[in-house]
Amino acid sequence: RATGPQFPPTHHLADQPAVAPARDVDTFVQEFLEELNFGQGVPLDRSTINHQYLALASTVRSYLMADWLATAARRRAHPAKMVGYLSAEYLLGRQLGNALLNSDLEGIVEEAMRQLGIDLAAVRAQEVEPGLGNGGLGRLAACFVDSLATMDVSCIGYGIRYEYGIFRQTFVEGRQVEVPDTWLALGAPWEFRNPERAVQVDFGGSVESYAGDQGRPRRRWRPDWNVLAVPYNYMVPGYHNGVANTLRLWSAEATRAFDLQIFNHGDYAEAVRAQTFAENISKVLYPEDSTPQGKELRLQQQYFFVAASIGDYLHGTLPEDFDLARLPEQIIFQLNDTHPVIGIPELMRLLLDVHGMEWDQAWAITSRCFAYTCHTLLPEALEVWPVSLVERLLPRHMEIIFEINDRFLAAVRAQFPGDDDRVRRMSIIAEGGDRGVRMAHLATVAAVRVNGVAELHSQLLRDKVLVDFAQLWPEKFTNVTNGVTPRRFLVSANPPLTSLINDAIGGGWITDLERLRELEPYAEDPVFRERFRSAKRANKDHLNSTLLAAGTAQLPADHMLDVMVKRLHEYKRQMLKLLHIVSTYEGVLSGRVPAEQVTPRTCLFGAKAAPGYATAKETIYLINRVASVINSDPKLDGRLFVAFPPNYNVTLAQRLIPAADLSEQISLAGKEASGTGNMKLALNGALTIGTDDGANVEIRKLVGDDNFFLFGMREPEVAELQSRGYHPGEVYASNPVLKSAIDLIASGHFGDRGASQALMGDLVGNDRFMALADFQAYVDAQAQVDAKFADTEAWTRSAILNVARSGYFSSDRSMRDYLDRIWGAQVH
Ligand code: T68
Repeated sequence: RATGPQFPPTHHLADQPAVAPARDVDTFVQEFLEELNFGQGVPLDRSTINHQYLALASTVRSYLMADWLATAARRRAHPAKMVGYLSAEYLLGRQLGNALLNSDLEGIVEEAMRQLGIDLAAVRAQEVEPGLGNGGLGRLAACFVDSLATMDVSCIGYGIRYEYGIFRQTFVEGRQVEVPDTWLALGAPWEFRNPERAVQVDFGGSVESYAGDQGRPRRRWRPDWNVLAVPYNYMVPGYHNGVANTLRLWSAEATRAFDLQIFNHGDYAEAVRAQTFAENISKVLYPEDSTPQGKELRLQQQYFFVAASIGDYLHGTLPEDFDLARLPEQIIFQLNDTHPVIGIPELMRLLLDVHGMEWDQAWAITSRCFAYTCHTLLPEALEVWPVSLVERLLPRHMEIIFEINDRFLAAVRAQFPGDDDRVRRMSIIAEGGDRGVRMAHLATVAAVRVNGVAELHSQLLRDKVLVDFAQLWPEKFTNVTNGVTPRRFLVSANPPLTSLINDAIGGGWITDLERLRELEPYAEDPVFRERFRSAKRANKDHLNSTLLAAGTAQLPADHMLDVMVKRLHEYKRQMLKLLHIVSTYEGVLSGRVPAEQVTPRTCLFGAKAAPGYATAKETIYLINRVASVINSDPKLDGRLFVAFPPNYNVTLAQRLIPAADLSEQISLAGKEASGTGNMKLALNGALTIGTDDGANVEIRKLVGDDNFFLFGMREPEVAELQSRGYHPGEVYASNPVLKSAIDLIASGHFGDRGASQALMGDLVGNDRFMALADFQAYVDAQAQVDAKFADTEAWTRSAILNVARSGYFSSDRSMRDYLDRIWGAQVH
């Protein structure tokens, strides 16, 4: 494939840098009208909100484009080692607000729209966010590319352009019903397709031997079908720095050769079917988080985007005469979980079969080009692909994996002679009835570094999940605690707090978040505290107007806003929170607690359940039933309210998080790898009630015990209880408050007695994540929350200190740590 222009430009202006339109209101108005008239083909007075949105997005994009071209030119002129971030998911959130903020166009656009009589808020609301991820892992990737652009680090994010992102959640009589996410339907103004850089991706077929140079025996893949990976580029603007990096998302199309061949046989219908088959690969995001389904199409997606990305980098980005022996000096591919790990045998295959290298040289290169981030501790979340499936879909890759494994196990045997059990445990191939490829082992063997996403998580990876590997290669293991971008999750999401902070300490914190420390003295200032509360109130009002527009119930004023937003999963223990709500209600019903003693609270849930995860869906159904009973029971005197707005996504997170008072981070210790919502909430001045899990540990250490409500078993206690034998039924029987709450649910008080009994039966009988064991500690901690909330000044002081001490959780800091600990690393 040609990598440069075929004809050198001859025009005298051809090598001039692209110039963005002038940054003034008149020019912007003109550019916008031009986009509206000539891009959308409508006059202003006949334009719809969608026309206006598309024209505005295109106008803003043209301002960014000059930065993007200049960044690329600069990077070509001064090549530096680059990060290739490989992630099957990017949960980007809306683009318009972010583009305006980072390119410093907000003021101009507000005035331009005002002059044109256009409602900017309505135009912004028109954007459907690209939901190309499930939850934390996908959002983390989006925060990381934002930070890298802001830090002017050379990075290309590679991923999949799913035609349908994470489903839209609706509730029908309290039950989750999934609706396809047609995010592309009304236009996709932020992307540009680049068909000339399409990459063919092969599948299937067989492997054959042949005689290579000097008669050396070599292997080559004879695939029997293929698809075309067509790149769509997105610009990733840095904050106020003129940088725009690239996010390249691949879309699957039928290759011309493929359908022509069939078409020539006269079977038109079959040719079209082939096209549909190809397009299937990037059709839909798998909505399973933490529980991979092991579906063939999923492995196709993984190989599809990774092969396209590595091919694009090697054969499209690097100069044609590049000496591949120096590849590790030019690129580090960061593997966002195991989803892109098939890239390891793919790079081996390219070096061996296409570039003719010998094994040792190919491995020396490959084993310096990848680093692996693990995002889980749940054994069921670790991907294992059936050998038979990999063999069928990617036969040459399967051979290479076997060979990597043989050589690796030989090294293990050499180091631990006679320790067959260790060899079995460490093998990349899980033996037994269904042989499987353990993708985490493959990643760990090949990577320069393996990292967990919070200190506790990285420790548990070393001590438990990958303990044998950590003994073999202690220096390979490291930690990088996650972070979140302060641009989207504070500046953009929370203007009232942002201007309060700016008034106090200036704006330097936006790219240097540790400077929020300078706010600490303001916690003692009553005037500042009152301003802080008024910013919270403004955010609550704003949230209410959003909920109103969505047709969701309004939140009562003057309630504590108690927020639990994250995917619905048993280990995260939404059920524990629900039990606390029901026990408060039951206390009032039974007269144990006078209603006037209940702290006025709104408990807000936001959570999607994987469509195939029955228990999670039943939990959603129960929360909604509890909400409808509690919210309409006059005995509570309006003091307890449960809200569950549907379709929690990045857009809603940006509204919700700034309004929150209390952040629920109540996973069973040792199960939540890190969490990042916990960071966003603390940064926006919510106090955390949480277990000693994931990044909660670090949040508590930084904000201080007085400003954090810790409860529950620690991880070692959980492990101890597990090994001793956990009997939830005994906890249930011995705690009358807990028993009454569970009994009230099981009695059918909240409707659907059958469903209620089944869920409660499972809880009392199994309780896989020990909600009952932590119930009393949780209730006690909530009593402390109530007591503190009653002291408004003390609460506000703690909230301000949470903001001031959360600077560490910027994803800019995470990126610095990756640069220092992983991407600079030249080991072996
Ligand atoms: C999350 N993982 C962790 N997985 O649960 C969370 N899984 O603790 C952590 O903060 C976050 O990653 C970022 O490190 C996920 O979000 C998935 O979404 C996922 C998706 C597909 C398959 C498996």
